[in-house]
Amino acid sequence: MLIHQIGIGRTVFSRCQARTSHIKTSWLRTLSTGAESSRHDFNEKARYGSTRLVTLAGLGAATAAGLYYYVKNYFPKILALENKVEEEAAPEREPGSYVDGLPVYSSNDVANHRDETTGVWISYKSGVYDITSFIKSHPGGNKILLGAGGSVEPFWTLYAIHKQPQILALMEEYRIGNLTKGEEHLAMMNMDDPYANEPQRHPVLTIRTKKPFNAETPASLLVENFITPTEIFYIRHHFPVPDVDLSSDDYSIEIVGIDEKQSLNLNLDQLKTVYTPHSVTASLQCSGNRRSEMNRVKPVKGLEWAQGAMGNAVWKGVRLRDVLLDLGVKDSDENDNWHVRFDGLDMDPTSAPYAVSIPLSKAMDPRGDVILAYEMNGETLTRDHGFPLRVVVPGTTGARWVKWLTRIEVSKNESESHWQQNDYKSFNPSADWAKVDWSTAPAIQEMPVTSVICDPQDGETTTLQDGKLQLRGLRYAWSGGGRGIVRVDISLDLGKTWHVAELIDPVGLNRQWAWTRWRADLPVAVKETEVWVRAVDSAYNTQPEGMEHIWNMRGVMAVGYHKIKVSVNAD
Ligand SMILES: Nc1nc2c(c(=O)[nH]1)N[C@H]1C(S)=C(S)[C@@H](COP(=O)(O)O)O[C@H]1N2
Ligand SMILES: [Mo]
Repeated sequence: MLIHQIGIGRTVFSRCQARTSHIKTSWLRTLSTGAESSRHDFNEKARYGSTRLVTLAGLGAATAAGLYYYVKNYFPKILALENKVEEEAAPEREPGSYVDGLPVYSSNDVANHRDETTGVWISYKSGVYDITSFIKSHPGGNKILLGAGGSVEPFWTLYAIHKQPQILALMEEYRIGNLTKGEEHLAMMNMDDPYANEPQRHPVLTIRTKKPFNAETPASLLVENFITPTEIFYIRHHFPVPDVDLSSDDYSIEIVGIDEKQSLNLNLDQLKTVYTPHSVTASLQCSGNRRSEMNRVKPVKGLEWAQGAMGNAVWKGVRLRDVLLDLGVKDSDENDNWHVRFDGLDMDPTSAPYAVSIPLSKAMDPRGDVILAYEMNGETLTRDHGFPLRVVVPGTTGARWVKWLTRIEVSKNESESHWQQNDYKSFNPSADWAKVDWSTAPAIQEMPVTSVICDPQDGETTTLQDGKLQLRGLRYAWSGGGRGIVRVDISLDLGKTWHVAELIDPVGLNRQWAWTRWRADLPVAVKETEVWVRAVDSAYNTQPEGMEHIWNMRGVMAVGYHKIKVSVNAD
C-alpha cells in the first residue's frame, strides 16, 4: 500500500519560508524577527547571571517556547536551583487556575498587550499574566517575546515534556487576573497549530508520540524484507515536518567552507546535474533503538522504542565528498580533525534548526559513502524522511542523518547544537542527570554491534516445526562503521551452550552498511524457553550480556543481548 501525501496548503516551520516573506502564521512571524539573534545573548545571560536572572530568563522565555530551549539546555541547572526557586515562588496554587477576586480579562484584552507601550501580557489556562516588569529589567528581553498577547499553551502542547512545574509556579508571581470564562480555548485558537500540515502515515506504524511524530515498525513486519518499505519505515522527528515547495525558488542548499571564499549555493536540480549519482544500501538506526529494554532495568529519559527504530533502505544521491572537493576542501590529513555541520529546515521555537555534525574525515572518505540523498528505495524522498534532501551517513547513528537539509558547513569545531552537545551521548551508569557534564562525553557517531529476534516475540506462544523452534524470517544484526556481521550466536539455556545461526543476506566484512538477517531452527525439549541472541562483527566486537552495566540515563545504545521468553506448543 502506498501512502499519498496530502498537502494542506499552509506551511509552517519551514526556514526557507521564513527567509522569504511567505510566513503566514503569527507566531512564526514573531519567531523570525530577532528570536535568532537573541538566542545567544539570552543563553549567555542564563549561563552567567544570578539565580534570579536565570529564573527570570526562563520566565521571559516562557512567553513562548523559548522556554523550551531554556529548559532543555538548563534543565540540570533548574533542578539544582529548585530549592531556591521554591523559596522565591509565588502563592501556592494550581498554576493557571481561576483565582476568585482577581480582575477578569478577555482574550482580546490579552491580545492588546503585546509590547512595552501597552504592557506585555500572556495567558495560561485561566490565568492572565503581566510580564512587563520582567522585560524592563532584562536588557534585550523584548527580543525574546515570542508569544506576547496570547496563550503560551500552544507552545507547551508542542513540547509538553518540557512543561515544568517550577516554571509554572514562577509564572504565578506575575499573575494579574483571570481570563474570561470559556475563552481559554479561544486564546489557544489564536495560535496556529504547527502540526496542522503533517503528512499521512501508514496505520501499521506503532506511534510513540504524535506531536512531534515518532513511530516505529512493528517487529513482526520489520525484517520481512531486506529492504524496509518506505511507508512502514520508522519516523523520528523533533519538530513539525517542513513542507518544501520546489516549484518556488525558496529551496537551496548553502555549502560553506572554512574560509569565506569557499561557498556554494545550489538548488536541487543543480546538485543533481553537476554531480554523479551514487547509491548506497544502508541501515538507519536511532540511537535510542531498544531503549524500552534498557528502561526495564531502571527508567531512562527518552522515547520508548522497542526494536523497530531501525530500517534498511537504498539511498540515492550525490557524494558529499564530491561537493566538498568542489568547494575547495582538501583531501588531506591536515583536516582530519575537522567537522561537517548540517542544518535542517525544521527548527525549535527559538529558530534554532535541528543541526548536528560528523567528522570531516568520514565525509571525505571515498569509501565512507556519505551522500546527500534525494531518493529512498527508488522514489523521491518522502516528507517524513527528509524531502527534498537528507544526508545519509552509513554506519553512523540516525541522529546525524539530517533531514530537510539546507546548510552544510565545514568547521574546525563540532556543531554547537543541543543535539550534538547535550544529547546523543552515553555516560557511566551511575551518572546523574542533574549533575552530569555533557562536555565530558563524545557525541555518538558509529554505533556498536546489535542483534534482535523479531519472531517469535517476547512472551509469545509458538508451535514447533518438526520438534524445532523456528527463529526464522524476522531478525537482524548490524554493526556501525561498516563492520560486517560475521556470526550470530543463539542460546536456549542462558548461555551454557550456543548455536550458530545461518546468515541470510550477503555479508561483507568492511563497508557493510546494511543489516544482515539470520535464521535458526533449534530443537527444544521444554515448554518454556528463554532465547538469547548476540552478534559478532568483523572486528570481533560482540554485545554485552545485559542492559544493566551499559545502562545510561538517556537510554542510548541499548545493545545488550536480546532476550525473549517463548512458550512452545507441542505439535
Ligand atoms: N532535520 C532533522 N533531521 C533529523 C531528525 C530531525 O528531527 N530533524 N531526527 C534525526 C534522528 S534522531 C533520527 S533517528 C533520524 C530518523 O530518520 P527517519 O525519520 O527518516 O527514520 O533522522 C535524524 N535526522
Ligand atoms: Mo534518533
